[in-house]
Amino acid sequence: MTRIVHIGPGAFHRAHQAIYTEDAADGWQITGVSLRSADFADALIKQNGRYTLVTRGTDGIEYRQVTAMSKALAIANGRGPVLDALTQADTRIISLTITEKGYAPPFDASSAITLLVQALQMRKDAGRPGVTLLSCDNLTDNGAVLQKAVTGAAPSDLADWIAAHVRFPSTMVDRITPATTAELRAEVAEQAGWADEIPVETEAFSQWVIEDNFAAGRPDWEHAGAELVPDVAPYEQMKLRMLNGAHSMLAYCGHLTGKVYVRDVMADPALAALVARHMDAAAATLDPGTGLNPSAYRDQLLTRFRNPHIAHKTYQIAMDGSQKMPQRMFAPAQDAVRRGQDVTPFSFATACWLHYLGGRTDAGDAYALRDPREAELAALPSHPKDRVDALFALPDLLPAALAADPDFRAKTAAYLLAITQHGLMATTKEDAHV
Ligand code: CS2
Repeated sequence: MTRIVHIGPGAFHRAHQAIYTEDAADGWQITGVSLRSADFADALIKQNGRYTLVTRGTDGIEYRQVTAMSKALAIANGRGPVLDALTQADTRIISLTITEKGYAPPFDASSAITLLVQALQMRKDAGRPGVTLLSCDNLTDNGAVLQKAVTGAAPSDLADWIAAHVRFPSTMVDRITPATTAELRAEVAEQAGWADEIPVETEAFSQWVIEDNFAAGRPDWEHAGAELVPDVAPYEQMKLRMLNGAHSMLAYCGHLTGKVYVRDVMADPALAALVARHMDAAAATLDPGTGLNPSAYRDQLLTRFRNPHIAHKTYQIAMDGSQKMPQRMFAPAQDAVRRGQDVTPFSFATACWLHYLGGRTDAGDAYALRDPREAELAALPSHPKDRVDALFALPDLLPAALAADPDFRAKTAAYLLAITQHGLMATTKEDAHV
């Protein structure tokens, strides 16, 4: 049997790649590998490889039993069986959803990158065939980013073998999938009639664009609706800047103003206007002539964000800002500067993030930042102008040309001052009429 070993079988993978693989219906099965707790693997084994997908569309709710992930392993239960799965000759694809921070060095012994390097070494030593490493995370050029991380962490003879035998296609993945909650488990127990510990809920929309560059075959994913293309970059850029960029902006704004879910932000006319404004600014930074239609995409995104049946927490999206802002906010802002376009929406979003990093909502409630660079971010000075200067001076965050742009810096500081003095809600209300 041909296999995919998937590292990071969280809610998103279970609602996305697993479904495409099941719908391809050509015999591929997935082994899920958890890098952290053994809870997921234990639950899937107990459930004989079955879980429930709950799809909340505009015309009702569907409950589906999924069996694409027939096996699960956890590093917490031993590295040996995981390495064994990764090095089997019939493992043709190793895919990953390890979030943005999974690709940021340094890579310690428990990281996905270290595990991959070890597995590739074993494949090479055992004379096993080549394999495809497939990143399914929201990063620009995710295939190239993965290739650089893996090759950079490998000794030179292994790096040569990787260059000859391993492929790293880029992908654009999209499906809004909130984290699984106790409420969902209760709903599934009632509706599907069994105590599923790992159900997942998602929207009806789903998109997967994949660079067709595989070392040893792949499922017939296009049969399941995926788009196999020579170059993913234009799709990825549009999605990261318009969907994820607007998501991050509304997550900071929303969490600070007491909006628990994305749909709550969209129900507030002033905030919804800012979301649309952000998407327009992001669209203006995209390369023309790609054949994509950013304005239709924008309208579709606004409808998806408004979906009243999806409870997607702003606080969930707000985490890991240091890993998300560069590709979602700073890269388009830099392009806007380069093209002489207005940077106001990007400055506003950056000011919201900076205010969020203060750790208190407008109502005074404290929360955890949840960011791998939390220590640096929490130590930023509080005076608005100094705060902006200190953020812009942090390494590996803003591109140099953007950090050096006086207009972007001044607008960000002006917004932060207004938010600090009048609160975020008052600032957004005025801003919606700008
Ligand atoms: C979100 C994404 O949590 C986040 O940062 O922006 O997970 C988003 O929901 C997905 O990329 C949608 O495909």
